[in-house]
Amino acid sequence: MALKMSDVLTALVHASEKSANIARACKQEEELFQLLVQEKKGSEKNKKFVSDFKTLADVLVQEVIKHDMGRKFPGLEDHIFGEESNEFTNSLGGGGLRPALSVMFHIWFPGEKIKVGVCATEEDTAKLLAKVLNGNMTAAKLLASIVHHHVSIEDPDLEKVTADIPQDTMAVWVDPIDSTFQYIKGYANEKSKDGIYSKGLQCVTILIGVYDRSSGLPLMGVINQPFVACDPETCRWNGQYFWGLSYKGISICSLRNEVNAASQSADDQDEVLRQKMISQAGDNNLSVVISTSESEGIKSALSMLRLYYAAGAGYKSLCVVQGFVSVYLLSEDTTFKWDCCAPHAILKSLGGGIVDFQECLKRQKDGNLDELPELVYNTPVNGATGVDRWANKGGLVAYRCRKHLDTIMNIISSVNL
Ligand code: 2IP
Ligand code: CA
Repeated sequence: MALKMSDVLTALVHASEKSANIARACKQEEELFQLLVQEKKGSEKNKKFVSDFKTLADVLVQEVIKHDMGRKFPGLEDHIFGEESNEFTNSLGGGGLRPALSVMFHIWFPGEKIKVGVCATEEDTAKLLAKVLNGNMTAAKLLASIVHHHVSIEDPDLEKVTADIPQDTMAVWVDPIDSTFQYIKGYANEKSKDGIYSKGLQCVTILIGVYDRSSGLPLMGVINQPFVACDPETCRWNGQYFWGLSYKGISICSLRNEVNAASQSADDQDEVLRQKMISQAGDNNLSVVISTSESEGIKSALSMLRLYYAAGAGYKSLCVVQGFVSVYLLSEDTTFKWDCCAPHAILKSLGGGIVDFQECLKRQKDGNLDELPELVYNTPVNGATGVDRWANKGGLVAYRCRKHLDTIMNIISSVNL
């Protein structure tokens, strides 16, 4: 069955905006937020962090995206993959797993595992969430009302997409909350430098990327940034989202669609800054954003350039999308398919992309970087288990302009790492 791409993209934007509402609500209810934090265990753990966190917001966002997309396009929900598993253990204890019984007698069987999901009615979703929230019905009702609230956004640019796409060619990667650490611990009042936040709530993103099941290449994606600016009077956060699509010769990108943007003058300033950064980024004025955990070799190789540090794989890619930096480079294998699919689709729609860093280095040394090793999203890492199956093994370089990618690769390959 062929679907209108504008319908799919609109549904993705709506799902991302509902997700952003959940993310904002959970963060603003401090008491609720404390209840939600859970540690990831075993193979679900990102090896980079000593302790990684899974929050109910994370799980709920992923389930809402699956549910809403599946309702619009039945069958698609079976091809939506994400970082989070939807099993959540409430804190009534740490006992054994008794799935069928525990649902009925959860009071008698502490440490119950509950499947978080969206029910047919708001009331039922609230009841289900109340179990995870140890009976906190007020919080559960609040969340359920957001989950069942219809989101509508006026975005005339979405209508400009006229292509159709067969449903069975598409699959989706979701990162319900990227930069979980900043989401949990990040401050609200960090300052930016040249438009870039090194840490803080601004580094949190929701990433939904659609890829082609057979080629593995990205088709379209949405990056939603739920925390952009906090209104000092209402203490409420504004967000923004970006989308992009490239399919059969069509490339179209939102750049940019603020939702309830703080003020027009702030937008104008951002736009001026962005244009300045892009136009300045000649070969001698390249800028790069990297992780604080990047290797010393890479840090020193790039030290001659304008170097920025920022949290969040999605956020660093967003800095490239927005033109605040030329390139996001990561030499290690600490990002995953769900971190990159959406940004990759948007960068592709702008004429850029995301490539495998180590493979680029190899091809550069062999003198055949004509064909770029683009990241693909349909193939697990050979022999890997758990989350590592979907790691971007060779690191990555995200770029908007091919010339910038080449310059960076030249710099890196000229030093001994
Ligand atoms: C993380 C998150 C981290 C990032 C890491 C991702 O995803 O984006 O911030 O590390 O690579 O896997 P860094 O900030 O050092 O780039 P999540 O928060 O969803 O686990
Ligand atoms: Ca992530």
